[in-house]
Amino acid sequence: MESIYITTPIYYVNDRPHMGHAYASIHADVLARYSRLAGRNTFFLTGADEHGEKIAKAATENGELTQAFVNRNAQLFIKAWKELGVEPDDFVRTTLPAHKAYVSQALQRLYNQGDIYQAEYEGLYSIGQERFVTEKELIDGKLPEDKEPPQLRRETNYFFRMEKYRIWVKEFIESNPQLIQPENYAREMLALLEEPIGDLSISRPSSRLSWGIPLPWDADHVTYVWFDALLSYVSPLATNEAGFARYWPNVRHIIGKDILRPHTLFWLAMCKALELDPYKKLFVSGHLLGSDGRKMSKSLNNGVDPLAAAEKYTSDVLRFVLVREIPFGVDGVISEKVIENRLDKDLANDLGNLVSRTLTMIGLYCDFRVPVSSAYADEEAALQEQARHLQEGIMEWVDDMKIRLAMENVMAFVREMNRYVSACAPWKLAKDPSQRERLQAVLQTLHEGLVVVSTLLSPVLPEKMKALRVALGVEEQPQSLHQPWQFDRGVEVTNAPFILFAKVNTES
Ligand code: ME8
Repeated sequence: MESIYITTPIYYVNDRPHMGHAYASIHADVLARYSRLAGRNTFFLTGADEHGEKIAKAATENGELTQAFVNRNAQLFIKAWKELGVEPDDFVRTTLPAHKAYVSQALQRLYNQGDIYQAEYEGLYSIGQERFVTEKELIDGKLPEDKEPPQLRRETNYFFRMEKYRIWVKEFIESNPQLIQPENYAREMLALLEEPIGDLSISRPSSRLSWGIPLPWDADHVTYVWFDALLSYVSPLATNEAGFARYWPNVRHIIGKDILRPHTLFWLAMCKALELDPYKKLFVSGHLLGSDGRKMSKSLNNGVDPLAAAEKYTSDVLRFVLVREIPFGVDGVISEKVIENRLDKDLANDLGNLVSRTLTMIGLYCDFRVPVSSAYADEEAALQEQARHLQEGIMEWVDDMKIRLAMENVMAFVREMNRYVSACAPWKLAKDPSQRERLQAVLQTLHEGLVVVSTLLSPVLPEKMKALRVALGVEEQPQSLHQPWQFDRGVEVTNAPFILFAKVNTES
């Protein structure tokens, strides 16, 4: 059986989770759920990035001990994922003893093999982004995404010989055209790799920052937060030989474009130096924008809170809108208006109406029992064929993180079924006893079509599709993506009123 390992970024826990975090985690969860449904051994990791200056500063500003502060905030992430239907197999925290031990061991290995050296360094450091920046990147003296200007630092640091691996990294990306997706991000990194990238400062003096993993050979320095965080993709499997062998060879990272550099320049060079196989895919998202068209962020207060949105519209609706609205990799706006329009159109209008028409007619004309019929015409065969095509094709889109395209195709099938209902007009067939067989064929086809839709949408809308399947009289959880079309289920649908999605804007 194929195995797959899916990761989200390991988020900074200096605050509670926001919509950008939910965006990455929901995409990863959807990918994990599709993989499980496709019969793959799936390991899905998320977690908390708990070291670094940003966290230490936030804890101090909050008047809290740093460990207590991160303990509290990490719980907010764990709870948020539960509320959003995100179900990771593991939650790594960079303050866990096992993670720290793995980081120390990796550092010692690089130090022993001569890949780490000490030097004096002067540079501008952005605490917001947790990295040294160049003058060229600054606009009006600061990074556009930061509130504060970077600080000038002159200190002794340890350096990882990243430049030594530059040509290898460049050639690795060039020879794996599918590695970084969408590919414009690969081109962006290849352009950077044309020029020297320098070595990477991987330590901070503990006299200035004590919050971090001490270097194993020099306790006066702690590890740079990015060097620490990237290794959290490996540390949960480091002491589990079988798990590592099973999952590591097929690891797929999901990140936002803000952290593309560390995931290509730092991480690929680190993997090469540590003799770790590099990732199989890096899926890079664009940024969610607020209704003002600017990157959604806490400081601009232009975002929608994910938990408030889930409470207002349900977590399933939020999940659907996040994967349906914006092509992965591109920036796009998420606002309450966007959520409501999508809910009304796709979910309430197209899918919700199809469900209620189907259930009502099976109740009315067949006493709630799904008929068994053999009076099939070309229209039924065409729908069956479209369903089969979707079942077979959906993982290709999902595996390329084209979940929006997958949703578009499923919704096109739903609309096709709505057209089929109108064209067949079962309410007319019901009036003519000689058309009884035809009526049964239509209702059976609608029911089976909805079983397929509920399977295909279950990774995105897990709770809603569970409810729909119960109403349709089939097992709550689909067993596989490819369950063949059935003609003789003979099950009963619910006889209670069933509204899958209620419209928000009833006048539209
Ligand atoms: O960077 N739109 O953590 P972080 C879309 N700890 N996605 C967004 C977003 C937005 N407006 N804002 C944030 C870190 N994200 C490091 C990662 S990994 C080894 C270490 C998402 O809490 C996006 O996926 O700042 C981005 O890459 C991530 O949150 C950054 O989360």
